[in-house]
Amino acid sequence: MDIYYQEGAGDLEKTALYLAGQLDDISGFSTNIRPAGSEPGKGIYMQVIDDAELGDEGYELNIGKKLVTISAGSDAGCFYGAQTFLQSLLVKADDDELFSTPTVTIRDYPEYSYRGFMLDVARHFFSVEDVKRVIDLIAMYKMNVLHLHLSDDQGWRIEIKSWPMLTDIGGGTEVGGGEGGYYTQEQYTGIVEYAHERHITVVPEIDMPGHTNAALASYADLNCDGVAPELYTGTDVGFSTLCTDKEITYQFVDDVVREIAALTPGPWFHIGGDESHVTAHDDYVYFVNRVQDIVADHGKKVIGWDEIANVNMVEGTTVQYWDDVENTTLGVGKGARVIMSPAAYAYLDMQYDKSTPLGLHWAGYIEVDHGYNWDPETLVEGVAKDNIMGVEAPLWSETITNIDELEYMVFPRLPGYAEIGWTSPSLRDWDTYRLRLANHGQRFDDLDINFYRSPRVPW
Ligand code: TNX
Repeated sequence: MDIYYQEGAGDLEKTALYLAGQLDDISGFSTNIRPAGSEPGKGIYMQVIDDAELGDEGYELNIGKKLVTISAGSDAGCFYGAQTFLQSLLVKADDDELFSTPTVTIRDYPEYSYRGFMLDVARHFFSVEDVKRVIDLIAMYKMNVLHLHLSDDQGWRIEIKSWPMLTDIGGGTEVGGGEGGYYTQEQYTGIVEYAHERHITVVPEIDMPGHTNAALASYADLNCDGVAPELYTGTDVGFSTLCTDKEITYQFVDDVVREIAALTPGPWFHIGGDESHVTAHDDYVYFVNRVQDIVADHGKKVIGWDEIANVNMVEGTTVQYWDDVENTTLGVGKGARVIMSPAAYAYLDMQYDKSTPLGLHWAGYIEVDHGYNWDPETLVEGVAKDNIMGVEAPLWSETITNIDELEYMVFPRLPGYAEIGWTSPSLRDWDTYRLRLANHGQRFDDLDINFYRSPRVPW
């Protein structure tokens, strides 16, 4: 089997290589890739075409008897076409089986440009290897953002060269008192590159001014009283704050944003801003306003949890709706765009039902149908399709300690969030989705994904 890619068209060679690697994993043989000036008679052919309807990320996949063609307006589109093609194949197959896929033409493009998954690596630390597995899994579902929650009360997870104690001290533990960990800048860059190769943009989050106990424990100067608190290994929220009227706080934020921004090619920097319950309101507004300017100075656009709508938002800011409708519509009134992460529908740390051994339920139980059956454009009055940049499903990790537990909470709900991001509401329907998901169960097994066998899906 040969994969041909249109000569001179963007970065198609990389996508061809990616597909070849995947096909080789399936079949155990070795796929050749080569440039081609025009469509070959057989094999797989990737090309960039001009087709306005497909947009930046859409594709057309044509599976013929001898030739599979993947056509798209961009390299990303070809990557998604390749993902759909891979989904038409078995996970493990011999030669004959591999190509016994139905002939079909699929034209497909996303509903939203931002389709994200968030991983909290602060409450419990996840290794680079775990994060790469997560990237592979979300890439299969054409998600294009990995939001990394890199700091919280329980841990600081990224090396900052100008403030080394953040990781030396603040990276040293996690919820429950385990040893924690952090990414060196080199490791973080490795994650960013691995994601980029799969058309996934990393959004780094440094949560502030609350959720900062790990930083406060690392540097006494960041505290208003000049005294560093103990490290924290519990699961309470809302008890910590940076000292908003000390100048060193802004030096700290500037250094942190500068170093991380320099390692992050994506356009966004997430400043958190949630649950700052011990920051006085005026201090909060003053702080977030200054931090927005710092982020802009380092060439990034701000994303923040919906609370940040209470400040003077600079142009290009995005509010991440998680809980508060008033905040979110306030943000929309100020011109912000919205990422939809409603806790009651999209929080992957919410339990499926009362019997789920992991997770929380403060926003309710989220069975697989409940997680699928909502529509971003009608969920919040005052937030219309035009205001929405996309959808993100966050996994908070207070109760999630390893990759198996992570997979159990993420699957099988994640493909549902990916579908909400990709497919228009008129084409989504639980009754048919549950059958497709049931069919997909074998794939989860073949990929060794530890998933929840929801009784609402006829596996
Ligand atoms: C609320 S969501 C939080 C997190 C917790 C999560 C647990 C948000 C912006 N803040 O700090 O981890 O609930 O579900």
